[in-house]
Amino acid sequence: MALFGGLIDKFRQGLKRTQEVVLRPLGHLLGLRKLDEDQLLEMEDLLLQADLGVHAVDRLMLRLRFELKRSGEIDPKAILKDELLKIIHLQPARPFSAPNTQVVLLVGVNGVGKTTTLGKLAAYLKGKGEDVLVVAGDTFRAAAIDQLELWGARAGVPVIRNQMGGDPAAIAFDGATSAKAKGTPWVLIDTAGRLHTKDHLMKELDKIHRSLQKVIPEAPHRVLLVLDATTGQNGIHQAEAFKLAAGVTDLVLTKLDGSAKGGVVVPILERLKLPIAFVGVGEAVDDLIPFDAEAFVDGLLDA
Ligand SMILES: Nc1nc2c(ncn2[C@@H]2O[C@H](COP(=O)(O)OP(=O)(O)OP(=O)(O)O)[C@@H](O)[C@H]2O)c(=O)[nH]1
Ligand SMILES: [Mg+2]
Repeated sequence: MALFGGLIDKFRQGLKRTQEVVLRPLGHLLGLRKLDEDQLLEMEDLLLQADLGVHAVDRLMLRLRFELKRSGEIDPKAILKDELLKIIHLQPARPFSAPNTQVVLLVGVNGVGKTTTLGKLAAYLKGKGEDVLVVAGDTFRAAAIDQLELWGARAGVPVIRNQMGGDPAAIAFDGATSAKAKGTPWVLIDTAGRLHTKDHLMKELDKIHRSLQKVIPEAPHRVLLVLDATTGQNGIHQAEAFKLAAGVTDLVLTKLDGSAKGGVVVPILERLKLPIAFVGVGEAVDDLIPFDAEAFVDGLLDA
């Protein structure tokens, strides 16, 4: 399976910082067949540093101790992989396929990588031979619209925009109307960064929802919450608030390549109970990869 192999490589590349800082020292422990108490504690500490979260680490350590007691000799890497997969297999992502026009809204706090993700996603879908319309729903800053135009050109897809300071709900409406008329399968809508605590900005998302629904009652079909992996577990509380207020359906975890906390995938999946659709592993157009639990775990532990 060349494609799967390629995916593991991409994950490995994306998890480089996590491996360098945290998981490389774990390597020698993973190679042991017997672990004493000190070694178990060292392993526990390293897993916590990778931001796997207390709950998952407790569960992993419990399993290791159990297997050690039962068999005397163990393969720690195989056990960790098995237990991690049990934890994160709970939330398989819905495949990105479009039986008819699908409206996708990207939301999240400032600077997490929404616009970049949208550009990469447009290129990903275009690469699968599907037409895409991009909507510049971040009307706060002129630079945001220009940035999106650039990504549109890079991905080879049209961008629909209005003036800076224009109404995001109105441009979303125009985008959905145009896509519906032309039968365009994908409408990707960028939005301005916002804090979940700013009520009026969260209401603006509601307004976008309502105006989309005037055109396509089921829209938006997906609301992607973009999360920055470098924030680690600190971002989870914020994500929970977004999940409630913005009807989030899927997650995208960006900047995995710049984070030493790649293990955060695990508590995110445990706590938010939403699928991770994609992971961002760089700034280039092909640095967005569909999340795959097995490729992730292999990338994490096969340093
Ligand atoms: N290394 C790395 N950088 C990324 C990734 N995704 C986004 N970035 C960078 O993060 C910065 C912010 O990205 P944007 O896409 O502008 O973020 P945004 O959420 O749209 O920001 P606002 O619209 O201002 O809220 C840019 O410099 C991107 O190149 C990623 O997966 N890896
Ligand atoms: Mg943006």
